[in-house]
Formats: sequence, structure tokens, C-alpha cells
Amino acid sequence: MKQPNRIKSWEITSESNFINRRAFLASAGLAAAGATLLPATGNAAVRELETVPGPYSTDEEPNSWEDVTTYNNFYEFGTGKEDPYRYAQDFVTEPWTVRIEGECEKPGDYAFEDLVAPHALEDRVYRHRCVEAWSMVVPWVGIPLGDLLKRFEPNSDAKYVRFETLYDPRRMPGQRRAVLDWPYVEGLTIEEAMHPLTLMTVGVYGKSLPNQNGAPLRLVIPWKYGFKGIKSIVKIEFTKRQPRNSWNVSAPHEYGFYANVNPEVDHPRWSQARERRIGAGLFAEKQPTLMFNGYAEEVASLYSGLDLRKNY
Ligand SMILES: Nc1nc2c(c(=O)[nH]1)N[C@H]1C(S)=C(S)[C@@H](COP(=O)(O)O)O[C@H]1N2
Ligand SMILES: [Mo]
Repeated sequence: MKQPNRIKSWEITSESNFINRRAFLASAGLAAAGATLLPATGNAAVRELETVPGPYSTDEEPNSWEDVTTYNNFYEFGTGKEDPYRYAQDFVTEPWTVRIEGECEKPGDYAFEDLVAPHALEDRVYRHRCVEAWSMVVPWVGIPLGDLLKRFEPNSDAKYVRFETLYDPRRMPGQRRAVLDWPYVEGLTIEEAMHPLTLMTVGVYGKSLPNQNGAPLRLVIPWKYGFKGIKSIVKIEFTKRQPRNSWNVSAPHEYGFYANVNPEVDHPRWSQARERRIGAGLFAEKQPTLMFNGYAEEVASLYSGLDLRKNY
């Protein structure tokens, strides 16, 4: 599974998505790169990033740019799968500030650019498994979350990390309806947050994140159900106690804190044993879901001694 230096398959297959490859980024890959023409399914702020190959990429063929950017869950912009693509186009993410607080030595308000600039942006192709039993393969761009968090010097009381999405119903029309208890919140144990697979994600397909995918920064935890991958983060808090997370608050018997992909523990209303790969075609068979979404070798030890039926 670990193939750090392979040629990215989309460089061969998805050239039509890259209308202007000339645009390149200075410094840490985040400065505006001038006028970049957009793929059909992009939005105004999307631009090329300068990336390096990261570890852990799967060999599976990534889903198309179109799949990845038009089939999304982002309830702040509506509950339909194409709503985020349709209604997030004009969402403005510059400037963007992230508040760091809680059990750490360096709390404060950090500009997005300052958070990301000291790090190399890595390409990582991960499997992506939604709790609704569909899946994709996505070529994310990001930095290991642990490398970022260490800069704030968490103390020994930092047992968990809590994340919060922007709350602004004027800019996020889906928040005008009480489909969830806004703002969207998520949490990880500090061990999960520091695990080298956990990615603070700023891009996809070598470009900055389209709004519908959680611009300007969102989490990706590839061995967990997709809802743990909180989008458009404005706050990160180190906590002593396990934080609640939005889906657990809305339906505690259906969604837990851990949300590890597990084909042996079904959702109360449907099986988790198999998944539908988006883009595989109408008549494609569902494929078996893998324990920890195929990342068991890397992460199973985090849960030794834990009853995964109770801690779902
Ligand atoms: N703030 C926020 N983050 C969110 C969601 C959401 O509704 N709001 N949906 C989650 C769910 S259920 C999934 S499957 C993924 C979808 O991520 P994608 O758009 O990158 O495929 O985002 C997750 N992050
Ligand atoms: Mo999901």
C-alpha cells in the first residue's frame, strides 16, 4: 500500500481537468498564482498547489474530478449530494482565521496562511468511505495533522482534540434549517489526531479545495467514516474530556464518537459489510468493505482492548 514515489495516476488520465498547468505557486504553495482557468466543476478560488509525494497512497484508481467535486456531503450548503457543488460556489474563504485553544502552550488566532506555510503539502490518495455505504478514492493534498498540532505545544491534559466548522447562516444557507445542531463539531483522541495517516487537508487533485470539499481546510481520517472529516474548520481545541460530535448528538444510537470503518458492526438501519464505489457504473457490484477501511495494519493498535461493538 505504501508507494511514496509513484506517478500520480491522474497525471496520466485526467489531463482535461488541468486547463492551466502553467500556474505555479511560490513559497509554501499557497500564494495566489494569477489567473487560473477553472475546470467545469471548480469555483473561483481554486488554484494550483505545489506538492510533494506523501506516504500511504493507495494504488486504486482515483475517482474523477467530477465525482469528487459534485457528489458531496456538506449540510451547511444543503442535504442533497449536489447541493454543496451548486450552492457553495460563492462562499468566500479569504481571509480565514483558525482559533487554537484549550490545553496547550500556544493558543491564539492563526491566519490560514501562517498555519500551512511552514509545511510541505503532500499528495495522498486515500480510500474514502461514507457511513451511507458509498465510497470513493480521493487524491487529497495536505499536511499531517500531528505536525501542525505539535506547534501549539499541547500539554499532558490534552487527551482529545475538538474541531468546529464556521457558523455563519448568511454565508452557509443550510444553517438556516435545524437539520443539525450547528456549528458542525467533531473530535478525535490525541493519539488519533497525531497518527501519521491523519491529514489536515487543503487540496484535492493538486489544487486548493473547492468550497464544496471543505475549503480552505478540512480533516481527512481515512480509516473512519466520512463524517469525521469536518470541513471549513475555524476552531481547534485541545480538551481533557471526550468532545461530543454533531452526528452523535443528532442520533446517538446510530453514530458514535469513534466511527471507525467496520464491516462487522452494522448501522442500526443498514449493513456496513459492502460499499458502492461512486463512478463504478449502474450495474457494478458492491464491493466488500475492509476493516478500518483497509488501514488496519496502520491503526488497529490504537484500539487494542476496546470493544468496537460498544465503541462504534
Ligand atoms: N462541516 C461539515 N463537514 C462535513 C460534513 C458536513 O455536513 N458538514 N459531512 C461529512 C460527511 S458525512 C462526509 S461523507 C464528508 C464528505 O466529504 P467530501 O465532500 O470530501 O466527499 O464530509 C464530512 N464533513
Ligand atoms: Mo458521510
